[in-house]
This record gives sequence, structure tokens and C-alpha cells, in this order.
Amino acid sequence: MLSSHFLQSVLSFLLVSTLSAASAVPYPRSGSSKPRTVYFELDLTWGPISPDGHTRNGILMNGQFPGPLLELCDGDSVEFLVHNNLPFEETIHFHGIEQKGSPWSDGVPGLSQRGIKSGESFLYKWTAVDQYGTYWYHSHDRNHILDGLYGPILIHPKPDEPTPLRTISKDAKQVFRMQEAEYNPKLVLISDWSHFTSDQFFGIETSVGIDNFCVDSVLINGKGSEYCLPQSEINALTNPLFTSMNVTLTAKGCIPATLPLAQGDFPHDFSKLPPTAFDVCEPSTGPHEIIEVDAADEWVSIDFISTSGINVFTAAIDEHPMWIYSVDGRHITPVLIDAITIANGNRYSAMVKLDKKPGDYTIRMANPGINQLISGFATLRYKGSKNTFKSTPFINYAAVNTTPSVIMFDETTIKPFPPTKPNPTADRTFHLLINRTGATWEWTLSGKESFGLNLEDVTPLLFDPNSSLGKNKNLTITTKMGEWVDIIVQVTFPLQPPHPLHKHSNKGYLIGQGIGAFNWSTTAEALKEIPQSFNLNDPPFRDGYTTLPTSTEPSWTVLRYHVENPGAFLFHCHIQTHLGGGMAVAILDGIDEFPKVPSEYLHGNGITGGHGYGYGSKKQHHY
Ligand SMILES: *[C@@H]1O[C@H](CO)[C@@H](O)[C@H](O)[C@H]1NC(C)=O
Ligand SMILES: *[C@@H]1O[C@H](CO)[C@@H](O)[C@H](O)[C@H]1NC(C)=O
Ligand SMILES: *[C@@H]1O[C@H](CO)[C@@H](O)[C@H](O)[C@H]1NC(C)=O
Ligand SMILES: *[C@@H]1O[C@H](CO)[C@@H](O)[C@H](O)[C@H]1NC(C)=O
Ligand SMILES: *[C@@H]1O[C@H](CO)[C@@H](O)[C@H](O)[C@H]1NC(C)=O
Ligand SMILES: [Cu+2]
Repeated sequence: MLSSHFLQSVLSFLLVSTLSAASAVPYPRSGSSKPRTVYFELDLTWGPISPDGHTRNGILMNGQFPGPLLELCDGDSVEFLVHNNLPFEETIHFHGIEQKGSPWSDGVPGLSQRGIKSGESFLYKWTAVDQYGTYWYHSHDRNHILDGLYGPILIHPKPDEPTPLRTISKDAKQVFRMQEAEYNPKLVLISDWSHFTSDQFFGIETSVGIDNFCVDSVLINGKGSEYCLPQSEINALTNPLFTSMNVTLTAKGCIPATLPLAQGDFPHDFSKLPPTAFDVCEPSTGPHEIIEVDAADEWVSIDFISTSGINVFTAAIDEHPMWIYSVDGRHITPVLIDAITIANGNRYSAMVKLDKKPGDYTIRMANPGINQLISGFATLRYKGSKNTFKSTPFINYAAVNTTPSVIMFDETTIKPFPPTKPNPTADRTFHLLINRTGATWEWTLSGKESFGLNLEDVTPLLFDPNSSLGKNKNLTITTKMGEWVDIIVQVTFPLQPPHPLHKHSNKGYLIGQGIGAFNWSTTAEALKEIPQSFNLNDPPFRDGYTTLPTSTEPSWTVLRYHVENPGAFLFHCHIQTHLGGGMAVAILDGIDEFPKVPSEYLHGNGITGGHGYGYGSKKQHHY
């Protein structure tokens, strides 16, 4: 029997819902709420850019860097036409977009398409099926992310999408303000930038025989500067691990390229190392990003998108705590924190209350990794304010909290909203092992073989799952529709950074992690002995799974996902140089219901012609 108390809470919940629905948050799809098709055209060119004040060649998208925003609503379809006017092949991947029923638009050369040749075009077509939040599009060819090929995607949630913002405030007006902020977020793209092109940067790895993890600047929305700190300051901020070993960081704040601990037991030729790669710092000053907010709005949603090629970054806004309410394009139960560490590819939305003294507040992005001491800065500016004062930081240049009371976001606290959980058991288990293979820069994710860049040129797996790549169990794993799959990833030691693994197509649950060897053949066996290392009740549900760093012991990570979308999808590390070095496996999802590829993709570039869409404008347009 239902108690009257229960009925009362249901009633008051309904009342609150009706209230906010009635007060009509401006839904971005004006007029009817019928799904539309959003047409988007991207012209890729190669030319000089100076995002941090130093000029080098990079990739421009419709003449700009970073690329223009692709904006749509949950349920809309996208026709994304790419003109490759670059002097090399290219593809575009839509990070986090599930590609339900459109695996040929996933943008991975050798898996879902052939590279778009220089001078040619390609039409990607997909639909946002129950997807909202922040995503990004980027190159999936070679290491071209390091040349700047990326831009943001924003998908507005449906008006009736359940909102977790009511847990931040019970006040209907405040919830309304926050929903307005969610619909009109400030996007913050975080990237690292090198003065070397991607070919030069990766070329340093292969010619010297090292892992290249030293960049020049941190960009926020494509703007930044190269800072050269005095050596005394570098020394003062150096991680105690290195001070205890008498290791001095370079002028760029990097671990010396010659440090054996960081570069492994393989041959190196340091005579081929350019001085500016690790040692010589050349300061330059570029544009500074200012994010203007209006205190009259009361709240702002800051949506962080890591488009980073190398480093993980810790983000914080001076004096402004953040409610993290969405992760990888999915609501979570909001968590109030001061600083958040964001791995390559991942997205976090932060609801920020604008209740501080009007003025300028510094936004900091600092690398918490031991590879390099480096930071980038932007400004959160209260509109109309002329105040100048020094805002108080939560984190320093080394991403360390300035006081013990600073709250760092704990990824294990991510709880999907509304709650959702994986199947309690798995139908199939795969064991992977991240290790170096023949050289410092060469990696394997399967533990057996490196997924070399040459595999970008094979017949796409989607077109021929029975190819030699499809049959090679060292490089390709195969699942059936409807199965629950466990991927157990172990990481060797010593000294590996966190690896931001990313799975293409649908999201999965990060159900367990630990330090030490994973000595069991399945999750079920491990659960019996170390249940405390698993969460099957409300684990994070996302598309990025960051492994634990290793020092003196291995580490392990388990993700569980449901096979829902047949196709050929990549699972890989989102550190560009690791992907370039082969840290990937292909997944043939749903092999028993493998899709028939439409002939315009099997034999062409996706363009069927004769539509008269009027592709020609360089901007996003709606019909
Ligand atoms: C570091 O240098 C100090 C002073 O030169 C020396 O006493 C110490 O043994 C050195 N430590 C290591 C690990 O080399
Ligand atoms: C990792 O690779 C190294 C050399 O490439 C090899 O000696 C070692 O056995 C591998 N580790 C594991 C756990 O397979
Ligand atoms: C898979 O890897 C193992 C160990 O590295 C190797 O011996 C074997 O030849 C590889 N199999 C294929 C099909 O390449
Ligand atoms: C791949 O091979 C299997 C078994 O040999 C066959 O049943 C299947 O139809 C083939 N798939 C394709 C797409 O050729
Ligand atoms: C796992 O197995 C290795 C090798 O057999 C052993 O050294 C280690 O102690 C085991 N670890 C755990 C957590 O059982
Ligand atoms: Cu990695």
C-alpha cells in the first residue's frame, strides 16, 4: 500500500516538473520540435597559424582554428560535408557520437572508410539518437590532431530530458536559470600545442627512438602563450620524485629526453634530437581567451572539452567552485568541486554560480603529469566590470592544490543520472595489455602486436570483416549483438602515464580499477576476492576510460559494454603519439548482424548527388 507520504513526494515532484516545463526554458530548436537535418560544411586547408604567438603551419577549418561549432538538438540528423584541400589524406571522426546505424560515418581510415584524398570531398551522415551534451569532431588520420584539426559539437538535450540540476537547488527559479545556462554553455576547448608539425613531432619519436611528451604551450579555445619559467621556479615546482633523484627539468619544464627511467630499455640516437624539442624554451605571446559572463544570469555552464594531443589537464576557475553535472555527454548526479582533471577526449560540464565580486578571474589549465611542468590561462570576466584585482587560485602552475581544503574531482564518484547500470555478468571477456613492443615509441594494446599506422591504408574492416586484419586475433576482437562484453586492460610498469582509452560507438561502464596484477580470468572470479575494487551498481557510464598510472606495480581497468551497434570500431589510447605508436585494437561489434554498407560509401564518398542542397556556403545552415 502506498503511504500518503510517498504520494505527497510524488505530487510535489510532479509539481516541480510542471513548473519548470511551464516556465519554458528556450529550447534551441525553435518552432516545432520535430527533428531536423543540420547541414555543415568543412573546408580543410593547410597554412600558417600562430595560436601561441609563434607561427607554424597547421590545419585550418573554413579558414579558422579551432574549427567552427556544430550545433544540433537530440534527435537531429547531420550531413557533414568535408572538402579535403590539405596536401595529404584526411578523415573526420565524431568523438562520442555513437553512429547507431551509420558505422560508415565513424571516420577511421582502415576501419570505416578509405582516407579522403587530397582535393576530394566526403559526406558524413549520422543522427543523434538519444545523445546530448558536448562532443567534438577531429582528425583520425595519422597524428593530425597535433596539427589542430578539431572543433566542438554541442547537442542540446530534449526539453523533457530528466535534469539533475534540481539536486543543486530546490528553488524552481534557480533550476530554470541553470537550465538556461545548460542550453547556452560557454565551451572551453583545452589543447596542447607544439611548434613542430605532427610529422616532425612524431618523426622525433621514430628517429631518436624516444617517447616525445614535451610541448610548447597550452591552448584554451585555440589561444595561448609559451611560458619560459626561470630555472629556479622550475626547480621549486619539480615533483619530489625527481628532486630525490637529482633530476633537473629542462628549460621547457620537461623530463630530460635522456632519462632512462622515462625512455625505457631500447636503443636511442640523441644526436637526432632537435634542441627545441626538450631543452630550449623560446617564449612567445599569443592571444588570450576571455570568457565573458553576466552576473544577471546567476549561473553559467562551463563545458570543458579536452582536444589535447598529449597531456591531461587540471582545470580550475579562481574562487569559483563548480558543480560537475555532465560527463562525456551524459548527466550525472552533480558533485561540487574546485578543480577537475580532464583526460584527452573527455568532456565535463560545470555549473558555476556567478556570485563573486564582479571582476576578472583566472581560469587555469595545468598539467598534473610528471612529464612536463606546463600551464595555460584564460579569464572569466564579469560583464561590465572594471574591477582589477588578483584572484585567488585553487591550483598552482604544477596543478597542485594551493590549500588542503581545495576539493579535487574524484572520477569514481561519477553516478549516472538518471541511474543506469550494467548487466551483473558478462557474456564475453577480452584481456588486453598495454606494453611497449620493439621501441620506446612503439606500443601494443592487445599485448601482442602493435596496431601500426600502415593499417590506415588497408581495405576498411567494415567493408571486409574477413580480411587478414579482421582475422588477426592480436589486433581485432569480435563480438555478437546483444552480448555484454568485459574488456580487462592491464598496464605494465615501470612508469606509465594514465592512458585515456576511448571506445568508438556506444558508451560503456567503468566497473573496476586497481593497482597490482589482475590474476583472474574473468570479472566474476575477481569479484569473489576483491569485491571492493568493483562497482556494478552505479558505475561511471562514458566513452573515455583512463587507466591508472604505474610506477612499481602494474595496474588494471575493466570496462563493460553492451553490443548494440554492429560495425567496425576502434578502441585506442587518445594520446596521439601512443595511437601513432600502435596502442589500439579494432572491434568487430555484432559480427552476426554485420551491416551491409550502402554503395555510396562502399564505392564512393557518401555523396549521392542531385539533392540540390546548395553546399557552397562555408557556414552551418538549417533548412
Ligand atoms: C643527489 O645529489 C646529492 C648531492 O650532490 C648526493 O648526496 C646524493 O647522493 C644524490 N642522489 C642521487 C640519487 O643521486
Ligand atoms: C612488455 O614488453 C617487454 C619488452 O617489449 C617484455 O620484455 C615484457 O615481457 C612485456 N611484459 C609483459 C607483461 O608481457
Ligand atoms: C600474434 O602475436 C604473437 C605474439 O606476439 C605472434 O607470435 C603471432 O605470430 C601473432 N599472430 C599473428 C596472426 O600475427
Ligand atoms: C566472412 O566469413 C564467414 C565465414 O567464412 C561468412 O559466413 C561471412 O558471410 C563472411 N562475411 C563477409 C562480410 O564476407
Ligand atoms: C598475481 O600473480 C603474481 C604472479 O603469480 C603474484 O606475484 C602476485 O602476488 C599475484 N597478485 C595477487 C594480487 O594475487
Ligand atoms: Cu596512452
